Amino acid sequence: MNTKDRQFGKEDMLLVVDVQKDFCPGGTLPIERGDEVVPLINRWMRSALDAGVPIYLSRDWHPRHHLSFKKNGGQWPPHCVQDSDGARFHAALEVPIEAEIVTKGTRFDQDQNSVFDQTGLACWLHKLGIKRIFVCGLALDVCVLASVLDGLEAEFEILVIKGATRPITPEGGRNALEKMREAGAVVLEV
Ligand code: VGL
Ligand code: ZN
Repeated sequence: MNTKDRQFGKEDMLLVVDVQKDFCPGGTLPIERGDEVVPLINRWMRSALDAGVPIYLSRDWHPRHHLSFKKNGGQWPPHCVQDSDGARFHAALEVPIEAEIVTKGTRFDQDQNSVFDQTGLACWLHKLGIKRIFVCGLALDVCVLASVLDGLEAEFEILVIKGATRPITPEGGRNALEKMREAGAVVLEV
C-alpha cells in the first residue's frame, strides 16, 4: 500500500472506538496512557471533516448491573455505566457535530465488544457506499480488536491507526495487532 492509498477518499470513513473517561487515567478501567490518543484522534477527525469523510464514534454504554462486571461474573470492574460521568467521551475529545455516535454494550444478556455487534452499522455503511474504515481508539486488545475483526468479516477494508490506540496490556496489544494483520487488516505505523 503506497502513501497515496492512505489518504482519505470518498469511500472511506473514520471510526473512533470508546474514547471514554472510564478507559483513561482516573477512570474505573483505566488504560495506561489511554488519554494520549486524544490529540491524535482530534487531528484525524479534523482531516476527515476537511475531506468530507464520515466520522463515527462508538461508546460502551452498560446497564448498571452489566454481566461483564466482576460482581456479575464478568471480567471487568464496573465501567461506562449509562449516563455516568465515566461513560462520557474524554473531555478533550473534539466531537464534531457532524459525527454519528454508535452505542453498544447495552444488552443485559451479552457483551458487545464490537461496534458491529447487533448495531446495524455494517449494513448502514454498506448502504452509504463505504468501502474502507480507518480505526482508532480504546482498547486495542478488546473493543478495537473485536471491531476490526468484525469489520473485515463484513467485507470492509480496515486500516488500524496504531499510534492512536492503546492496549489494556502490552502483550494483549501485540497479540491483537498480530490477529488483525492475520485477518487482513493493514496496520498503519503512525
Ligand atoms: C472495552 C473492556 C470492557 C473496550 C469495553 O472498549 O475496549 N474494554 N468493555
Ligand atoms: Zn465494557
